[in-house]
Amino acid sequence: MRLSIYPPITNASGPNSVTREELERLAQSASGAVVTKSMTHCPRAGNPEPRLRERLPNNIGSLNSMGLPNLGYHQYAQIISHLKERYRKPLIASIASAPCPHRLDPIEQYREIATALEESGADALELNLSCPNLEEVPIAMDPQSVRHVLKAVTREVKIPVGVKLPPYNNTPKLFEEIARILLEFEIAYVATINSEPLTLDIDVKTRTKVIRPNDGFGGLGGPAVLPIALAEVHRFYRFFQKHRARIAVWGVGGIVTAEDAIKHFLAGASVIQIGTLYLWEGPAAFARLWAGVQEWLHANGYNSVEELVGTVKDL
Ligand code: RRO
Repeated sequence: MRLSIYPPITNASGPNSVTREELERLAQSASGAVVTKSMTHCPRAGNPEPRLRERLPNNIGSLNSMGLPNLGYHQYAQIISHLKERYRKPLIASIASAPCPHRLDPIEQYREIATALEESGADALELNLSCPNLEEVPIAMDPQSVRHVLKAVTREVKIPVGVKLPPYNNTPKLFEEIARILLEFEIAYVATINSEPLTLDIDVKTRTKVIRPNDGFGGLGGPAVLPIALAEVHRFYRFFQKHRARIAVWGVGGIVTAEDAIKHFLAGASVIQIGTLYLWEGPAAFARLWAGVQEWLHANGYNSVEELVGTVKDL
């Protein structure tokens, strides 16, 4: 099912997209859609602080081990109904699973949350299969589990379903296996990448790690991951082209300038999302990026982003 996002720039799930106020701010911004923080069955406080270093030295990015803090899906269902009445832009509910007192298995959690959020008026669902900061191995690393979640959710809901994936880096076989599974279902888009997992920074003044949870390890986002994101976007784009799949690729990772956005479009992204940049710059980033993209398109003889998508040339 197609999902139309204009301008083709949204927030990435996570940064400042947890509370009602934060989501309202996104709804009022120039973002082409509102994407919620990944919601779980039960509310979660997340990991102990400090759990986010917004800006690493030399502005290379941000490091987090938030641990899925969120209000729980019942609250998001209410917030989405409320936003739906007031704003016209697409509302995308990001869904994750985590161990919970109800002891529901992950597939049951995704299914139950998906059904409730569709009923609340969400325009699309983004299944986060790639949280890097839980003890469990992310679902996206296990092909059978990916298949089970996608089967359970796509069977249940009629609204478009996107999938948020991790960087598969140097595991081409796993990449291919996951990409093939996506072809089995009606998936609207793949958002790639989630933060680069298992990264670490150290403050040399204090000689400590910069975040507390998980022995200081966390997910890296921002400029440092741009080339990783471009590679993931491009290989998904090429794979879907080769298999004539109508699955869009949404580019996430390292976008700060309009040129970074253009690179994502050239690599194959038809929509881009900003995470670390949204932390750094707030809602002003959407209008700035979109103006820069339009200027670039005009200066280079393009009428629309669509003309650019996936047109990167080999050397
Ligand atoms: O909350 C987090 O720790 C988190 C999540 Br769910 C995610 O998908 N990606 C990330 O960098 N942090």
